[in-house]
Amino acid sequence: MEQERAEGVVGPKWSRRQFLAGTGGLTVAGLVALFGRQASVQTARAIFGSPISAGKINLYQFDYYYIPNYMTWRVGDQLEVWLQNQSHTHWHEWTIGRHVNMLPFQGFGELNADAFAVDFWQGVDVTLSDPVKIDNFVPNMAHVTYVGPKGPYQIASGGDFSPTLQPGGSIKLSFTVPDKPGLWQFGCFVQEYIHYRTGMRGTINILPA
Ligand SMILES: [Cu+2]
Repeated sequence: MEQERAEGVVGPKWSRRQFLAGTGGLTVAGLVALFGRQASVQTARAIFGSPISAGKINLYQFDYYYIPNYMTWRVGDQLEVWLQNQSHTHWHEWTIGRHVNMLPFQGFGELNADAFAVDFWQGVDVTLSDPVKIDNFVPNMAHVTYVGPKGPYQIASGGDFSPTLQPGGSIKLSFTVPDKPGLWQFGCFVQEYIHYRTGMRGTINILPA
């Protein structure tokens, strides 16, 4: 028995807490095998939690991914997202929505400019500022306030709300998280969805107020 060991001899001391943590790790590893990385990462976050973003958020675009690729927001919080394209070679956009149009994945159908059937930004008040090297900005159905002259924003029409940045470009988006709780996807659909398919996407979990 443990208590009968001589002093100074270190034996294995597994607490119940350690045992549960180990079991949890095995469970997550099993989920990786079962559902793949993306699902298991989300499951792990559901179990272990994710900090709530508030105030200023840096969102970086790379070839072909975002950092961070998961955020937790809360309804009613005031956010300022500073979107920054870190690529030296590629244009990248940022759309948020639900229900990706899957036709391009199946190799047929017209490439629709609307990547998402539901655009998160519909009816949302958002202020844009500090535009640098903007390829184009599509306001779609958002209520947009532009700080400074509109020229640098390269306002365009068609498709989901999306700032598209040139390499090295950046822009700030200030808004109050709208009452749209639940899971939202974001992604870059530049180059006929290749960016998205390659992994340039993420998830926002919006908590109720
Ligand atoms: Cu991209």
